[in-house]
Amino acid sequence: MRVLTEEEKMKFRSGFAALVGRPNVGKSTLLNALVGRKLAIMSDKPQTTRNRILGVLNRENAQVIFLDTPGMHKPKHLLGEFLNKVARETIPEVDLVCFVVDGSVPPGEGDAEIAKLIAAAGRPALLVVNKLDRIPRSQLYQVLDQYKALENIDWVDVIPVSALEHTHLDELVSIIISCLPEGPRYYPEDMVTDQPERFIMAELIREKVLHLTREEVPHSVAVMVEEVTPRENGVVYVRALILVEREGQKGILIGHRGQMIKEIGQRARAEIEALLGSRIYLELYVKVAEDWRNRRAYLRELGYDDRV
Ligand SMILES: Nc1nc2c(ncn2[C@@H]2O[C@H](COP(=O)(O)OP(=O)(O)OP(=O)(O)O)[C@@H](O)[C@H]2O)c(=O)[nH]1
Ligand SMILES: [Mg+2]
Repeated sequence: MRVLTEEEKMKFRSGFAALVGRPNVGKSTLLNALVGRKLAIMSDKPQTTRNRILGVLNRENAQVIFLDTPGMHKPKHLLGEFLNKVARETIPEVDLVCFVVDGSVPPGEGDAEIAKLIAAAGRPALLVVNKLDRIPRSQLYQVLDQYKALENIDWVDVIPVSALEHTHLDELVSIIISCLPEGPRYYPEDMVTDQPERFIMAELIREKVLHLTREEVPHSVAVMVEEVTPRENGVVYVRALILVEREGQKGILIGHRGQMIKEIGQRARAEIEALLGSRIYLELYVKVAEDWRNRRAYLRELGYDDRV
């Protein structure tokens, strides 16, 4: 790597940038696209992300630490309250708030509420209008104006992007870096996230459940990786528990003659093997924990904070 001059070193910029917004607007897709790695699972079901997910982007003269957050919504469970809390508490802590919205639909009440929180926090804020690929060209300026008008915020900039098609992401990164203060590289260059491998494995399994199930089932599922043991033949044994809220959901997840659980396992295995760089033997089992989304002990055990 080229050695930086004293002047360049002085100008090194670094800091935390939060991705906040309603569920399903594409925050996690954007995080993954920006850091070039799949750190956060993605799905078309709202409330996919349940934790704050850190992703580091390194440039020669900057380091951006992104914090992907759960989509903010009207909570119906203790879990939902926790998800909102994670996002709400992240906003005032960061150097830059990236308010991610879905430009393919008009702003809604949820966007307005979040804009209010951002305005109240008083941190520098950037409006990121995602899903540009689904905005008709003739409507783009109108869409940007509608979102800008949500709240009287002095946006540092307003930028349309497509996280899915990687459109305008270089411009987005340049804007974000220009908003950060001068500072050190907080994380070593080879560190992309602080998430433990076990957590990512559990998330990948949950993602497959989200992709393969509908209605209440995706929301009622939690996954815990209970054992990871390398075996002598080089294969890693992984055992994971899938929690559901009702007996009927257990039946759906197992499926006719175990077809569903087999499909979930096959899809997750491929990604976990890529993550670990070794072959795995994945054992999944399903357990009912009635109403776990309202029970603090379960939330705590699953890594969803109990201080809600
Ligand atoms: N067309 C289009 N779809 C997108 C784009 N970005 C994300 N999506 C889709 O939007 C859906 C939601 O994406 P996520 O990244 O999971 O959304 P999120 O904001 O993280 O959602 P939560 O974690 O629930 O808050 C997925 O089906 C994505 O494929 C985009 O730029 N264009
Ligand atoms: Mg997400």
